[in-house]
Amino acid sequence: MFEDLQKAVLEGEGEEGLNLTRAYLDSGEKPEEIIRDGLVAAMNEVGKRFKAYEMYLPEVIMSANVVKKSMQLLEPLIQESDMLSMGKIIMATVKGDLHDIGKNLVSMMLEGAGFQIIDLGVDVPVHRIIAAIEENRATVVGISALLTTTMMALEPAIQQIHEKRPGTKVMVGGAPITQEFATKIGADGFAPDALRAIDLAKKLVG
Ligand code: B1M
Repeated sequence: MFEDLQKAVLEGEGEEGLNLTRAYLDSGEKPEEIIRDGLVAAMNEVGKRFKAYEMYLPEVIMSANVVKKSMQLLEPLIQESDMLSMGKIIMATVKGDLHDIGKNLVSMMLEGAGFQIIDLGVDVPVHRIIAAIEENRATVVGISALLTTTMMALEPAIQQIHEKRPGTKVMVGGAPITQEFATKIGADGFAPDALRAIDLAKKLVG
């Protein structure tokens, strides 16, 4: 089902994806089904191909962008029912750090996998993250750091989040971060790339 939409995602054809999404809506298909059986199914395939080295990062980004475009059309239609949401995740780049390409990619992939993403942007102080957790009743937070200097801000941020909102799971990532570092600073999870971030998020939402 939705093979042509899946093909558009796999081939990174944003306009085509959007037109097909619109056409499916016009013909009475449910937004939840377009997402689950069209967009998410295609992103699962993208994930498999990436892990098998049959697709490369720029292609993955293009596919994720197709999903993002179509989601802009579909999201307002499913917000009320909240049927498909796998859970809410607060995403941010750590304080002092302006890099957001990786974070955006992770956010897009998570969205494609059915999570609801609240993206706080870059250079985010921990008090804003905590406020967003409270406001959105989220249980998972993802923080990105790209600099060897700003990665040091992760540990106090995680401590404060765990202290103020016990039970919140914090996942971290970004080029300088390793599993060893993540464990040392008390993170609940680490993913080296956007696709493995999906598996991790699924585990953390429980
Ligand atoms: Co900057 N920068 N930069 N930069 N920049 C790096 C990171 C650097 C390695 C370049 C270098 O010197 N070789 C270096 C850091 C050195 C270090 O700390 N050891 C560096 C530096 C020094 C700087 C400045 C200090 C430069 C200066 O002004 N003198 C400055 C700092 C600004 C600041 O943040 N305060 C700076 C600025 C910038 C730009 C603004 C120009 C631009 C950012 C634009 C933007 O993001 N909107 C930029 C860029 C583009 C880079 C490089 C070239 C590319 C980073 C990137 O987007 N990679 C980078 C060099 C490099 O990596 N080749 C560099 C692609 C992205 C998809 O990968 O972000 O790793 P990445 O994300 C991956 C994974 O890490 C993971 O999944 C993603 C997809 O697979 N992941 C997560 C990421 N977040 C995750 C979160 C998760 C899970 C997985 O869970 C929550």
